[in-house]
Amino acid sequence: MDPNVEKFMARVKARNPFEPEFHQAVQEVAESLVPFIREHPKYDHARILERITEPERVVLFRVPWINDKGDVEINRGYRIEMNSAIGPYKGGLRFHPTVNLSILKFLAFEQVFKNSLTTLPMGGGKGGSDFDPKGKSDNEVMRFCQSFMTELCRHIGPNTDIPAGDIGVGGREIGYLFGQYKRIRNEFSGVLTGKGLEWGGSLIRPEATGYGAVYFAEEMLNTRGDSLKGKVAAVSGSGNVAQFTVQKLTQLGGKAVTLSDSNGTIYDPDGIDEEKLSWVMELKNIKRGRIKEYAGKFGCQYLEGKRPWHVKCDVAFPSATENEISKDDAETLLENGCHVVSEGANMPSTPEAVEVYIRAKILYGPGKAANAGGVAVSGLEMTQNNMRLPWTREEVDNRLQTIMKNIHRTCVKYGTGQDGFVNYVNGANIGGFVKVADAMLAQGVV
Ligand code: NDP
Ligand code: 2IT
Repeated sequence: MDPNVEKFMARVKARNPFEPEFHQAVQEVAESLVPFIREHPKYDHARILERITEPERVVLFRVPWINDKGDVEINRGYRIEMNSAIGPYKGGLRFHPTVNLSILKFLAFEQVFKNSLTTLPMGGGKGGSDFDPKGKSDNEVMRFCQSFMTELCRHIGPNTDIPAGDIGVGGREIGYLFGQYKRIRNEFSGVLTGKGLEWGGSLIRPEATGYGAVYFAEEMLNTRGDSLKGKVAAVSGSGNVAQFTVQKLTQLGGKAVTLSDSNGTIYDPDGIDEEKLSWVMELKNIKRGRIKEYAGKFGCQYLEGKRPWHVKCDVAFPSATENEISKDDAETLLENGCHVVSEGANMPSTPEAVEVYIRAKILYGPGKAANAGGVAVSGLEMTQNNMRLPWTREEVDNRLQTIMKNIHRTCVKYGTGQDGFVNYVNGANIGGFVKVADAMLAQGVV
């Protein structure tokens, strides 16, 4: 390791003990930025790297609520306001039992670079709770969301901090959160994104992350004179990002053969076509069932406790969660012919897996570039809310495609090495950094 990265990381670890995911995300960025900053000492003099790794504000709060049996339950709520140099804090809320400070700080940190890459004026933030929506009734989810927002509403606002969805937070939760914000603040505004179409939401926002990850894969393949047409893809997860990844991939002539959840993977070598996908959407979004049921319905294999990375595929779209691809998984993927990885999830590949991709020079689009389509369309939702004028599906989708192309171009600009290989990790980290760092320099020591 570069001794300057090591020195920097020792300080980050000492200041943020017991936060392994945050350390992991910061180290990946530091490895790209330390050599870049050496050539651009103005950032070093202003200690931008030290400042950018320190959240501007962390809010931590109690979320008490009453379950259907009448018992009191207590969860913990968080909002990390990481960086507002180029716009108000923007980023999702995650409701999942694994949520803790480390995970939310890693996600907020990634969000700063991702949002900068979109070209839209958004700072970075993230929040959530260790609340588990699984197995809860709609009423329980509503009461939890109301309690969560009762505290959160003091800290956010349409020009201050604009949350959205992430794992465990979809249209239903955004609805309950928005209702409570409006009630307490007496204000109908664009304080959240991912809203319903009838009350300020944007067309294409539900689709945007998955579609964007597929557009990004297509851009990467184009650099090698190739495309997704005829490609076989392994997709993990079966939530929002996974579903719309499968949809766009199918529309572009590719074939998705897997989906998964935290219990296991379904393998359908015939492909998950539009009809099967609408069945999955009903299963996951309305019935809130498990992906295992797909195997029974369509007569394919269910691999209990397994991830999708050992099936034969050309492309992988990890779309579930962090660190879901280990070094061994990455090696297996490559042995089976996979040569494109486009990350719908945030940090799904371990650092060792990333090393495997880079050494083999495959097309690897890291999350902060490949999954930026979601927050990009959130930015477009904010624009429409401010104009009080909705755009058509086509208008939003065209803008999304343009944004994904621009992100790809930025990665190529900052990530192309002397041998012509595009290291999208360096490209995304440096490309995302420059705009934020220059804004921080211009705004003085704040
Ligand atoms: P959803 O809640 O809609 O779906 C999450 C999916 O991932 C489910 O299938 C879930 O399975 C699975 N999953 C979650 N946690 C784990 C785990 N610890 N181990 C195995 N599987 C798990 O979330 P999204 O689709 O919105 O998010 C997926 C990923 O995409 C996350 O990394 C998120 O940060 C990222 N992302 C999301 C964006 C968005 O706009 N929604 C934007 C950019 C990135 P189970 O039901 O068993 O929990
Ligand atoms: O990780 C992400 O980019 C998101 N969960 C979406 C954030 C947003 O504000 O739309």
